[in-house]
Amino acid sequence: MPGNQERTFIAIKPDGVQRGLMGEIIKRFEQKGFKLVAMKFQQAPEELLKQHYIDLKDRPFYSGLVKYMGSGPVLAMVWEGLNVVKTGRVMLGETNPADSKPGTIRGDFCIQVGRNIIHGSDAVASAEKEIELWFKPEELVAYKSCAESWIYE
Ligand code: IDP
Ligand code: MG
Repeated sequence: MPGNQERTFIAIKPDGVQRGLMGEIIKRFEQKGFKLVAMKFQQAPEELLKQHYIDLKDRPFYSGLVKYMGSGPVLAMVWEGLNVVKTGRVMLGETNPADSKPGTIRGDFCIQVGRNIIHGSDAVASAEKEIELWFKPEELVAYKSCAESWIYE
């Protein structure tokens, strides 16, 4: 079903990587039933990070944000599934961890907005843009999940 093929861009930020939270975060998306389509561990170039957050370029925290995102490697991922953009955001919690409920990734694992460990696309259109920015088309892996008919009716 085409709706089940919605995709979102999720990135574990340098603090999430350094704090050893990659496995925990991947586990949550995997156990939810979403399907991993691409994954890349990299020290992101500054130009990529500036472009990724270009909509925030006039905000006072923009340069600090770009510096934070470049302060170590990030784990960039594409996850697929029904309503994965919106549900992914719910799984992340609010932008400010202080407003994030326990049970969400930011609610469980971080304290400050400037160290909120994870990025997730906020809309289907921005997900498409972000996936194109971070991945080459051939890096998106096509395969059938054996669990599909146990996750979707
Ligand atoms: P989002 O990551 O929940 O989509 P955005 O408003 O798109 O939130 O902001 C992007 C990122 O910028 C946040 O995840 C956070 O890392 C950082 N950020 C947002 N607001 C602030 C702030 O007031 N101070 C410092 N960093 C901020
Ligand atoms: Mg955002």
